Amino acid sequence: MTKLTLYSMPSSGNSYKVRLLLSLLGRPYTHVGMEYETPALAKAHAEGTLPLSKLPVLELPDGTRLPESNAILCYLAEGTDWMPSDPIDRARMLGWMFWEQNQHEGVIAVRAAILSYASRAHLRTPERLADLLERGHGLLQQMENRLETNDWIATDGPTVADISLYGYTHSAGTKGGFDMGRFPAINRWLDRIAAMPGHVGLNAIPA
Ligand SMILES: N[C@@H](CCC(=O)N[C@@H](CS)C(=O)NCC(=O)O)C(=O)O
Repeated sequence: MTKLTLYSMPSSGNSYKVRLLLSLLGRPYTHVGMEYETPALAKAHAEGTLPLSKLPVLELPDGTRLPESNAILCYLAEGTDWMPSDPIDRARMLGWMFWEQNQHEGVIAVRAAILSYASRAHLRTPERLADLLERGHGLLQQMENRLETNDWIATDGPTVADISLYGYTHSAGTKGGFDMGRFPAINRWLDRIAAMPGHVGLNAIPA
């Protein structure tokens, strides 16, 4: 199989999703790391090399560059067990992936980013943090409801929707300050993913 290049931000859950799936699939790739607010990222912006101006971007051997973490997950999953062939299962999977981007990420990842990045310290107002905390617990409860009766988020088996949601949920407690003790079914699901052969953590950045 020909080699891929991934442009990714080491600290970002969106980039981590793709690094994780590549590792679970055992696909070799070249990693180009560009951290938030670094000259490397500024250069990429200035040169216009990132379609849609965000990371991650997957570059195919023919030079094609694919943006958007969840679109990249779907591309990589094609023809594997991570992508259901049944149209209804596939729609359920995509439903959770759209939800991840339009609901979950904007609250769970945003609270973690405000608390983690020094340049966002000015956003750490008690009102903003309390609002994100309450909304985040509501979103995590929606995942908890599904996972109380199902091992996987979208279908009977793992799909890329699980990888997509794992990206920021796995660190929702440690980085975002969410009370994960309220969500035992989510914690069991996190453990199931962490136990998969090929699993790597957020900080396992390829050389
Ligand atoms: N919807 C996009 C979001 C990507 C995104 O927001 N990437 C951030 C890091 S999490 C980024 O590239 N930030 C750098 C910048 O805006 O300069 C995806 O899922 O890939």
